[in-house]
Amino acid sequence: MKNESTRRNLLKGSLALAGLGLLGIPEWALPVLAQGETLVPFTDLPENINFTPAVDRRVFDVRKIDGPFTPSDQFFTTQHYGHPVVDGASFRLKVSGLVDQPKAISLDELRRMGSTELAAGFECSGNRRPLQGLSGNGRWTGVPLKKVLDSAGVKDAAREFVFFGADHGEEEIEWRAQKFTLDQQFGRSLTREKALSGDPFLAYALNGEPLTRHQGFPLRLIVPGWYGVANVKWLSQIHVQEDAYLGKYQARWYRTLKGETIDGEVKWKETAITHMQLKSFIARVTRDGNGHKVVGVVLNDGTPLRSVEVRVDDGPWQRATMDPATNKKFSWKLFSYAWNGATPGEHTLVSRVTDANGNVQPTTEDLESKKSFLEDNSQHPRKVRVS
Ligand SMILES: Nc1nc2c(c(=O)[nH]1)N[C@H]1C(S)=C(S)[C@@H](COP(=O)(O)O)O[C@H]1N2
Ligand SMILES: [Mo]
Repeated sequence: MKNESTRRNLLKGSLALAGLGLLGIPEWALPVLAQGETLVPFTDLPENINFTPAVDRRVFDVRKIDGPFTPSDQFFTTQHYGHPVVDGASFRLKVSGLVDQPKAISLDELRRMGSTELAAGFECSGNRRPLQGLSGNGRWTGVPLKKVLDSAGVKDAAREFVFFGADHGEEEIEWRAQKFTLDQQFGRSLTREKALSGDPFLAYALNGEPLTRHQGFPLRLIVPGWYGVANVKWLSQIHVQEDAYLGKYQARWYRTLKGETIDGEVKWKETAITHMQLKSFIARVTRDGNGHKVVGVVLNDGTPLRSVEVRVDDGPWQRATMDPATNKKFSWKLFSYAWNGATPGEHTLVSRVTDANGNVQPTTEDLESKKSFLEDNSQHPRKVRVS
């Protein structure tokens, strides 16, 4: 296969250049900023961006990508009820409901159950232009969810696995003409098939350090390849049940409203936010001497990729180079493109990714029938001025 051999050649090339990193992981083939390399500003970014709009909010400045993983202190953070404080020593993960043995598992017990590593890129389903900063790539350490569930023994009747965070708040719940104001925990659910698939992961560390409070200390769920909202932080309880869970952040806030034409008729579909939609964006453009370099990111659900291309103004699509250091199923994937012969003036740069099944990243026009703003994976043209 052509792609495979291109990938292997790339891998070889970068190994020859960079040497082997720790643990045999190929090193970053695109260094931070080389000496003399300068950032070419995006002219369509708002001025004075506030990347930390609140103590419990942080947006990642994607122009600062300097390796395969996002540093913990730059990792974006967002949530609905602020950051709860959880005491690690007295913490117990409860497993309740349709299991043979309900559990209350301490952090030490979890650590003894395993310390698998998982590279997983993720983005909030609300991540979009102009910043694209609700995205990042983590090296998570923890235990596959299946291992914990197997140890509790899942009953045959179990269909729905609900994950509760320690965070909670008052919610007004509407039912027909009635309104109830009730204290709710943040909750999300997975089907039996997904929960026991082997992919979801209970993480107690990020980039080799215990989770920070921002990222869900002491424990969070990671559903690799799914949008951020599935990755329940401050995970305190897994409740196994038969009925579908219809909590606010499961059934109402995180959905997409989109028109789909079936047999010539538009059907309005409301769907749940689940796996990530195929996306790429340009993270930065730099200048080194007379040459320019474009670096960007691909996020998707783990489906293998066929190509990433970059287009300058109205020129042809040109193939970008994938970085071997991020060539893992669920990792975000970084790419670079050497932009030669850039002329002074304003230019528009855009990237698009195509996966192995031939799915091409959509344009804004392709997504016209999507009414709600979540899951915006459209191609994102960036403007730069070359002096
Ligand atoms: N307990 C809890 N987990 C949560 C949320 C929340 O409000 N509470 N927000 C979700 C959303 S919408 C996103 S995008 C991610 C953000 O994770 P991060 O702060 O580690 O980037 O957490 C998810 N997990
Ligand atoms: Mo999110």
